[in-house]
Amino acid sequence: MKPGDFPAEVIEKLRSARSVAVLTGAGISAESGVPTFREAQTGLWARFNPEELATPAAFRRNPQLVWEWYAWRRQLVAQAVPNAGHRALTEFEQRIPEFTLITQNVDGLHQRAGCRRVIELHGNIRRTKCFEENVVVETWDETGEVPPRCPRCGGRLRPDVVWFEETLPPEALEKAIQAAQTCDLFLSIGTSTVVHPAASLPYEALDRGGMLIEVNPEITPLTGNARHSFHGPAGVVLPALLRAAWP
Ligand code: BJW
Repeated sequence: MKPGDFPAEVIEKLRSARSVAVLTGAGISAESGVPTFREAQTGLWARFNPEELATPAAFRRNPQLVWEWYAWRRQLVAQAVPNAGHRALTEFEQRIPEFTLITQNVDGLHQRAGCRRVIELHGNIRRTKCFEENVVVETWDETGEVPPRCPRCGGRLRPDVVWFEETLPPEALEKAIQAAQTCDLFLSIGTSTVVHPAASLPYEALDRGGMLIEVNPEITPLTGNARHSFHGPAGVVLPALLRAAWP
């Protein structure tokens, strides 16, 4: 993609925006080798059943299976490095007066790319918490039991991510809604926009007159509502957009 491929109003909006909110999903990390969830061949949910792995009931039923699945994914994420899409967003942050990056991802790659204002809606896979007390746990004894036990209460440990049917961290969600409602420009990047409440955020921006731009190789339920949709990989589209706005 070349800088000349972007409409003038997009470039103008980026340069003049006082406030920009960005929602990212698994697609932004795909080029770092982190699998997405819903893509037909390569998505995690093509091979694994979310109801057996990403709900509190699944953990109660088979905590060892869930813990081991997340241990495998934690390893994948530890080996991944931020890609050109993550790095371009960090540069946007440095150029735009109010920039809020809202992510559904649990991989921490935006922070590793140097982005400062990141709101994590679905937690972070590198953190661990107690299933019983819902508090973050930093250290525990490795006794060989899987999952390990909470050193305070003896409850089972679990990843600090948000499973289906669980509420999102209230402060993160409040800040995300506030950013969506007050932005001039909202970018939805690499997300299928099917998981709520994250999927409602672009509509919060639209309802208050924000311009909506989507970056995704595929069509999503949001595409018809976006002022502009750029159908390509984030690692290609975002650096080109950055160069177009700030040559
Ligand atoms: C590229 C690319 C490239 C590829 N460049 N792009 C309102 C209406 C309907 C349902 C609900 C509702 N409110 C709540 C619900 C229920 C539920 C829900 O939304 N279900 C729907 C699926 C129907 N929501 C919840 O349960 C949430 N909790 C909640 O609302 O609490 C209140 C409540 C409590 C009790 C009862 C009812 C309400 C919690 C949701 C938690 C989601 N958790 C997961 C797992 C996190 C932990 C983990 O990592 O294992 O979060 S599920 C999974 O989906 C993960 C993701 O963050 C999330 C979103 O997926 P994402 O990021 O969009 O990925 P994909 O794979 O779907 O899409 C990737 C996209 O990238 C594709 O479009 C590609 O084309 C694109 N792409 N390469 C750019 N190079």
